Amino acid sequence: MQNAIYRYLPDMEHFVEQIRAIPEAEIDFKPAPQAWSIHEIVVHLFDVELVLQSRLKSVLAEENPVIRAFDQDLWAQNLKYSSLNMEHHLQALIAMRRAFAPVLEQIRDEDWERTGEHTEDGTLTARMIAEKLCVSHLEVHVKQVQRNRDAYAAQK
Ligand code: NI
Repeated sequence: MQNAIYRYLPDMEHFVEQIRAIPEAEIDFKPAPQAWSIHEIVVHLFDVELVLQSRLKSVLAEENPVIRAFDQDLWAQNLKYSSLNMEHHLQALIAMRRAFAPVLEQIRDEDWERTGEHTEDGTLTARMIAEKLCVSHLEVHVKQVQRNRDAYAAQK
C-alpha cells in the first residue's frame, strides 16, 4: 500500500497533463452512443474521487459506517457531465489529491482493516477503498481514454 500512496498524487498529475494535451475535437467524441466521452470520464473521475475520499474518511473515523452505493450512469446523465467545465475538474482533481495525500500517509497499520458496510457490495475495508482510490480506478479509465482515442483515430 505504501507504493500506492506514494503514486497517488503524481499519477493524477501525469493523467491531467495527458488530458490537457489531447486536441479539443477529441474531448467530446463518443465511441458509441451510450459510451462516455473523455470529457465525461474526467468528471466521473472527479465524482469518484469525492465518493471514495468520503468513504475512506467515514471508515477511518466512524465505527463500521454504512457506505451508500451510487449509480454512476445516473450521475453522468442527470448531472449533465458533458456540460460541466472539464478544466475546472482537472484542477480540482489535483487539488483534492494534494489535500487528501496526508490523510493516506497518516493511516496506521492497524487501521487498514477497519470496515464499512456497502449497501450492495457488503463489507469493505479501508485497504480495499484505498486500493481503488490510489490505483485501480484511475487505471481503468486511463485505458478507456486510450480506447476513445483509438476509436477517434480509426473513424477519421
Ligand atoms: Ni469509473
